[in-house]
Amino acid sequence: MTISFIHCSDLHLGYNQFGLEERFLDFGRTFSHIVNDAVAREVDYFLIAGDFFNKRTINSRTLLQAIDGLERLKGAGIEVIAIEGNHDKAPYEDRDSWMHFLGERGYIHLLKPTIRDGKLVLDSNNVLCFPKIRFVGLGYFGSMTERRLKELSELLNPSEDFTVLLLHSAADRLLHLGGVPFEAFAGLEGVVDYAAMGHVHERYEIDDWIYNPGAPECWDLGEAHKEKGYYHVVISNGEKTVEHIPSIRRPICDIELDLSGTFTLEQVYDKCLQAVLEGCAESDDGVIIRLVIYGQVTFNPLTIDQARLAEEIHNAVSPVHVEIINQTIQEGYDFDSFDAKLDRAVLEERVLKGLASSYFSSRFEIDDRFLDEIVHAARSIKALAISNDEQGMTDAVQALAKELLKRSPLPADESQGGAAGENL
Ligand SMILES: [Mn+2]
Repeated sequence: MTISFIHCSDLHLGYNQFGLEERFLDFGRTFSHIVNDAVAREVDYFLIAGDFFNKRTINSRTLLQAIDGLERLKGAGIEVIAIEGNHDKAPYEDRDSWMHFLGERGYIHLLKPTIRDGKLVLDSNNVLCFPKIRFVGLGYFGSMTERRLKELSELLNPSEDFTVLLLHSAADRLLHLGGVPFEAFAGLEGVVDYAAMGHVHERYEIDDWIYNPGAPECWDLGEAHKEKGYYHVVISNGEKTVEHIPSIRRPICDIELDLSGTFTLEQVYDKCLQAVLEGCAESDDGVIIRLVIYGQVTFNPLTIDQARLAEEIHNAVSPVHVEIINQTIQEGYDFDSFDAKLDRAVLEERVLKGLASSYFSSRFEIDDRFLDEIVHAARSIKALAISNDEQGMTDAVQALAKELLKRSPLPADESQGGAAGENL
C-alpha cells in the first residue's frame, strides 16, 4: 500500500505586504500552485503545519483564496490536515478562529491540543487515524513547547501505522526566540516517523525525521536567499521517500552596493541606478528590489533622497516594489588626520572587530587576541579577493575555519545556527 502527502506551512494568506495588492495576490498564487501540484501528483493528504493565514482576523477575499484552494483539494479527494500557528491561532480557549470555521465546514481537519489540569491529553481533537497512517496535530505552544513534547513522548505509544506529528515550532534553532533544543524531541524518535514542522521560514531537516519546508513566499525580504518550498512524501511498505520542491514565488533582486568614495548625491543616484540595471537585467518584469547601500560617504547620509531614488528605479525597471536600506556612514570627523587611506583602514578594523565580536563571541570560545586574528584574517582574505588570488583566498578561509572549529564548543553542524527573524 502506498500513501502520499504534501507538507507545507506558513502560507500566510492575506498578507498584503508593503500595503500592495500585488503581494496579497502573490501569497494566494503560491498556495494555489502547491494545490495544483498536490492534485497533479494525486496525493492522499495535504498537511498545513500552521500559519495558513497571516492574521487571526482575515477579510473575505482571503477566505475566498483559502476556500478556492481547499475546494479543489476536496474535489480531488485529498484530505487536508491542519494545525494553527502563532499567526492564526485563536486566543486562549476561544474556538472562534477562521481555521475553526474551515474545520466546521469540512474543508480541513483542524487538529488542536487538549489541555486538562495543565497537562496534554491525547484525544480525537488531536489524533486522527486513517488506514495505515495517523496524524497527531498540536499547533503552537510558545514557551511551553518543551514541556508539551515531554508529555507527548509519555503519552504516545508506538504504532504499526505511519505516525505524523504536526507542530508549529523551531527545532534546534531560534533558541533565544522560543525554539526548542533537539533533546526535547529525543523521546519521540522512533515513535514519530515524520515530524511535519512549521514556523521557521527556511527549509531545514534533522536526522531524517524532522522536516521543515520553509514559508513558500517571502514574508520578509531578508528571506530572499533562503531555501523555501514544500515536501512531497511517499510511503511505500512503511518506507518514506521525501522530496523538497521549491515553491513558485515572486523574484527578489537583492543588491548590496558599496558607496565608499562617493562625493556627491548625483553620484549616489547614478551608481544605484547602474547597480539596479546590472543586477536586475534578466528579470526586469515585476521583481521586488531590495537595495542595501553601505560604506563611507563624504556627506550626511540622511541627505540621500530615498523617495527620489525609488522613483528613478521604478522608472528604469518597473519593479513591484523597491526597498532601500541606507547603511552608509559619514566619513570620520577626525579632522586631524587627512590621510583618508589610514582613516579607512582604522575604521575597517574597528567595524570588523565589532562584527566579529558580536557574531563569534557567542558561538566560539575566543579571547580578544583571537578576535584580532579574525580581523586580520578577514582583511587579508579581502586583499586576496581584490587581487583575484583564488587559491590564496581558499587557503586563508580554510585556515580560519579550522581555527574557529578548534574553539567551537558545539559539534560542527550545529555551529551554523538557524534562521533569524522574530515573527515567523
Ligand atoms: Mn510563519
